[in-house]
Amino acid sequence: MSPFRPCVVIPTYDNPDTIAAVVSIVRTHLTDVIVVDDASHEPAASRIAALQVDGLAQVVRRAHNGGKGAAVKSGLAKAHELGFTHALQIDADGQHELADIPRFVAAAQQTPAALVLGQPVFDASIPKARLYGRRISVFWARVETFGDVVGDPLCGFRVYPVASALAARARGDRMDFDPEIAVRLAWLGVPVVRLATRVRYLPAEQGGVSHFQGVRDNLRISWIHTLLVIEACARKLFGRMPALPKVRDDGAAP
Ligand SMILES: Nc1nc2c(ncn2[C@@H]2O[C@H](COP(=O)(O)OP(=O)(O)O)[C@@H](O)[C@H]2O)c(=O)[nH]1
Ligand SMILES: [Mg+2]
Repeated sequence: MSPFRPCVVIPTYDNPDTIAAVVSIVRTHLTDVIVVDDASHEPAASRIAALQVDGLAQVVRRAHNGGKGAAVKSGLAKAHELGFTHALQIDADGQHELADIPRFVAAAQQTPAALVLGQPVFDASIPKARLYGRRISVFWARVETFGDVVGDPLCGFRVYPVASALAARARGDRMDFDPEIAVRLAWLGVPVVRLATRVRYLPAEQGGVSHFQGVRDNLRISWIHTLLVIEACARKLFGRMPALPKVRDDGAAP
C-alpha cells in the first residue's frame, strides 16, 4: 500500500484579512500547506510572502492572475512534485469549516482512491442567486454522471487523490474548475465520499470577500456543463463511460 501523505492547497487571490488566520488554523490539523498566490495585490501579496519567510507555507506565486482553477492546478502540480499523495483544497476566505479538516482527512485516509467532496450546508448568509446557481449545477452534474454521483459539485472544500486529479485533465481555469474536475474524476471511476459541511459567507468586515463574478462565472459554469453533457453523451455512445463510482455519504455536518 502506498503511504498516505496529505497536504493542503489553498488558492488565494486578494484575501488579505483572512489568509494568515486560515493558514494558522489549517496548520493545527495538517502542517504541510501550499498557498497559491494568484497575483494578489498589496497588502495580500506581502502577507502571503511572509507565510513563506516564516516557514508556515510553501508559496507558489503566479505572475499573472489565472483564476481559481489555474491556481489549484498549480497547487496540485506542486503537491505532486513534493511527493504528497493527497491534497485538501480549501478557500482562503474563511468560509469553510476548518474544524472539519480532520473529518475530511480521515475520510481520505480510509478510502485513499476517493475524491472526498464537501456537501455544503448553508446558513442564511448565502446570497439567493448563489443558491439557485448551485441547484442548476447539481442538476447538470447528475445528467453528466447518469445519476447522483457527485451531489453538489461546486464546494471548494475537498480532498483529491493527487495522481487522479492530475490525470483528470480539467480544462477550466476559473470557477468552472470545481464542477469540471468532480465530474471528470467520477468519469475516471474514482469513488466519491461526500461529507456534509457548514459553509458561511462572512461579512466584509470579517474579511469575507468573494471573487465570484456573478454573470461571468455563471456563464463559464454553464458553458462547462454544456461541454460536459456533450462529452458524457459521446462517451456513453462510444462505450467510454466506466461503471459509475460508488458513492458514500458520510453523514450530516456535526
Ligand atoms: N488563485 C486564485 N484564487 C482565486 C481567484 N478567485 C478566487 N480565488 C480563490 O478561490 C477561493 C474561492 O473563491 P471565492 O472568491 O471565495 O469564491 P466563492 O467561495 O465561490 O464565493 C478563495 O480562496 C479565493 O481566494 C483567482 O482568480 N485566483
Ligand atoms: Mg469562498
